[in-house]
Amino acid sequence: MRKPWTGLLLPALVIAACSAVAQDAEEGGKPRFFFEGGKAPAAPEGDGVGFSFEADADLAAWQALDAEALIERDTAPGAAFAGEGCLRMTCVAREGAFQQLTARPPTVTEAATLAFGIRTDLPTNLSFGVVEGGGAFYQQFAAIPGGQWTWVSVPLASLVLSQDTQDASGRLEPEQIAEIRLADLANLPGPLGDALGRKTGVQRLCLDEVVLSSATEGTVAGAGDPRLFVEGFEGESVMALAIGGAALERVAEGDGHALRVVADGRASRWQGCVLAVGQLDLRAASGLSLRLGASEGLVVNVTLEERDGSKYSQRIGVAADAPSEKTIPLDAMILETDSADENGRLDRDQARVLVIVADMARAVRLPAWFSLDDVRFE
Ligand SMILES: [Ca+2]
Ligand SMILES: [Ca+2]
Ligand SMILES: [Ca+2]
Repeated sequence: MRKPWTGLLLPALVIAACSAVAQDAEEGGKPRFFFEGGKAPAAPEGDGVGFSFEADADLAAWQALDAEALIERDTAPGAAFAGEGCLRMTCVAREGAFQQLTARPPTVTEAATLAFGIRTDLPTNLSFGVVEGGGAFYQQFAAIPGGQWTWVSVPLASLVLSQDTQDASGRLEPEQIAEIRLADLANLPGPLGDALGRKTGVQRLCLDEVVLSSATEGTVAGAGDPRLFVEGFEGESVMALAIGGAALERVAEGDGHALRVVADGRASRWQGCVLAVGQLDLRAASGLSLRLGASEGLVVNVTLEERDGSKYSQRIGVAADAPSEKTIPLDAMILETDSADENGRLDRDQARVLVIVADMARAVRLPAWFSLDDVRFE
């Protein structure tokens, strides 16, 4: 009964709290470009900003984990996101083959933003980020819609230290970035594959304008205290993972946009999304606030997960009325029965992911959906 996907996600969605990163980033002072040309990363004409794939030399830095994957430069008319060429990885999606791309970027002395254009054949749960020379992997998630170019631009301060890596300094140091890493989370083994989805057959992933920049333009700051703000879905890309087969769509709602989590089947009972929160400073947080709407009355399960996997949940009934704001006092979140915690207490400073799913087995009409917006701690 009480088995949303959270427990299954633990081993692979290994991201850990690193609130120091977010704090340090605020002290960064005036943004300064260090790539040649000094153009904002969102500018399609920007050159010298990482990898534009206008020449074969840009391809040489990139490697695929899957030895059978083919990396080449696509120069067909209209293929690129910007300019005349982009990187195209072609692989045969199959169980057990993890599709990961890595590159050694130009050395930077400081950087505030990681950005890239990406296109995949099918909707994709993407893990991406940067790896320091010492091995510390700082990552975020994005839900990439299939069949179109998507511009992903994130402050480095929003990247979260992966739980399976460590960083003695406790913070991402841009001058130590040795690798840019992107991975399609499809086809993970076992229950993780059930949660995050599977792909088969020939799949293509295209990249263009991969940028490490000190610019802060193009990133969307949340309203209020950025150390407490999770997502407002006003950015061009959705910084979340879809689980249980749900489709994530960014839709117009109110004055801005919201995330719509759509279930068009009941193959998985719990369908929803995962948001990273390990980059925030939640030490003083007392509640979680979010705006929820639904296509019909649905039960929504909200889980906050600690670094060690301890899961604290609360269920909310969401009516089919206009979206409304709900606030969950963190003290009211209850340790899940199949979860253990060494101290029996939700430790704010250890929260790393927020999992929000709805019980779609109870949905009367398909497709059923719930909408999510203004996710913040307070
Ligand atoms: Ca290009
Ligand atoms: Ca919004
Ligand atoms: Ca605890």
